[in-house]
Amino acid sequence: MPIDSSTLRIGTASLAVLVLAGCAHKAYDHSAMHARHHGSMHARHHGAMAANAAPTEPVKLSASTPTLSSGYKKVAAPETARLYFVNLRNGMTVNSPVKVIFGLSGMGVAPAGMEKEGTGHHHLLVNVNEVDANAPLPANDQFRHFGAGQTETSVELKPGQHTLQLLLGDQNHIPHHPPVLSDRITITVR
Ligand SMILES: [Cu+2]
Repeated sequence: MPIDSSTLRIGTASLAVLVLAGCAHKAYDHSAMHARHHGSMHARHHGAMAANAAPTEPVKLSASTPTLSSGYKKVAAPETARLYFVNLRNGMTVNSPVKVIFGLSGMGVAPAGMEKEGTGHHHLLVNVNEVDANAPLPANDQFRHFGAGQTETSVELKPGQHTLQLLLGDQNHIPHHPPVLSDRITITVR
């Protein structure tokens, strides 16, 4: 998100506005939210946002084909499907454990093993640089599956920078066609 330099000049009061802007709240929400909460609560609740955060490099994603070489037909995803982090933004500084809320629109969530059109389950990719879009996702600390249909989690992360990304998988943990991914973000854990 472009941040106007004029936003950066102001003092503490604007920090909350800056944090709110990072959370994509609309301008008209600011005054109402300020009335309800003190600014510092925003910073604690949403995490501080680095104003100069560089965009995170996209994951290296192999080409997706509708059918795998095994003959497996991948589950189709509508072009309008959108996967996103509800409570985290690129450049945020947060405490561990990190709460992560998964946002999905244009598709539904179903547990792993359940075949249902237009659905999938969430995967949280932690410090993953490459993804094979035509294979079942591995299951380990970097590829975390939420096969019960969970839509949020809490992850323990060591202090420092980490990348996070969401990726939807079908009943067999295979990405859809086309793959449904969130933006890849970098967060700093205190
Ligand atoms: Cu899975």
